[in-house]
Amino acid sequence: MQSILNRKGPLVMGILNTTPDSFSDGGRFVQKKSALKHAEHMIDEGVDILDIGGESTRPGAESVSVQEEIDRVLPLIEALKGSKVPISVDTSKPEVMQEAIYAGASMINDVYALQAEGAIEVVANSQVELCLMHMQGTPGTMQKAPRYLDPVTEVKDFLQQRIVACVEQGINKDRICLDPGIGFGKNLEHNCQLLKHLDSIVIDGLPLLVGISRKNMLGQILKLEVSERLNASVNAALLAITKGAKIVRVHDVKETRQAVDLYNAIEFS
Ligand code: 7PJ
Repeated sequence: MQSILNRKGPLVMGILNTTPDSFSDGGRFVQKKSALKHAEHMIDEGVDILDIGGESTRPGAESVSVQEEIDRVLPLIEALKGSKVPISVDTSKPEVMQEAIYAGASMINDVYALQAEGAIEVVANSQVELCLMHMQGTPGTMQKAPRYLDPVTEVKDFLQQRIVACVEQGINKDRICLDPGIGFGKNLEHNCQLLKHLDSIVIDGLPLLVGISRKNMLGQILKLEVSERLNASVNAALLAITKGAKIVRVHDVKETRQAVDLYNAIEFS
């Protein structure tokens, strides 16, 4: 399997939601057909990785059953695995991870950082790469009263512990990328601190993934509705890259691709 994390940096990860309650796509991609069309559109726009999610993790979202999540995600992996773009699956359920890996996914993106029982084993018994993300609390409660003494140190300590847990079970470090989890049990100040000090979250040189696209922090700073956050999302992605992010997880591939190409032209000139 071709490594994603070894590729020369910054990479654009395009979000492909299949969840009817996803906060910004509002159920438009529930149907397999329209999801595929959206995926092909992102491929045409130059996406580097597709991240397929079958369960919304927005604050307060309902959880879905294993079978429901498999039914949403599997047909898309199967339809897209022949394309030139590797597939990541945004899931926290070991059963979904297993099916996704069998179906041809190249990466598991887990907002619970493989804390579910059996999740590490599933990934360890495969060749896929993975993203370990930090979250305080659970999607149902995480935005109620997030608290930290020092968000940067606490996020980093958590990610360090998760790396150790993965390595102990046989996952090589070079298969892991790390994510501070913008908006996952963090208020505006926490999010800003984490982005400001992003480079200090790097552990053992492992790549960082950052998702800020259309998120609430942009709305809070700039007083914008979700549908008005395109510019801010691209700017935030580029900012994250200049602070050390290797992968940016975005909705707006074309515009982010332009920003990344501009960055590359200057950085590698
Ligand atoms: C993230 C994610 C993120 C990673 C979501 C949304 C909420 N996975 N899945 N990082 N966010 N790794 O897109 O607004 O920030 S779902």
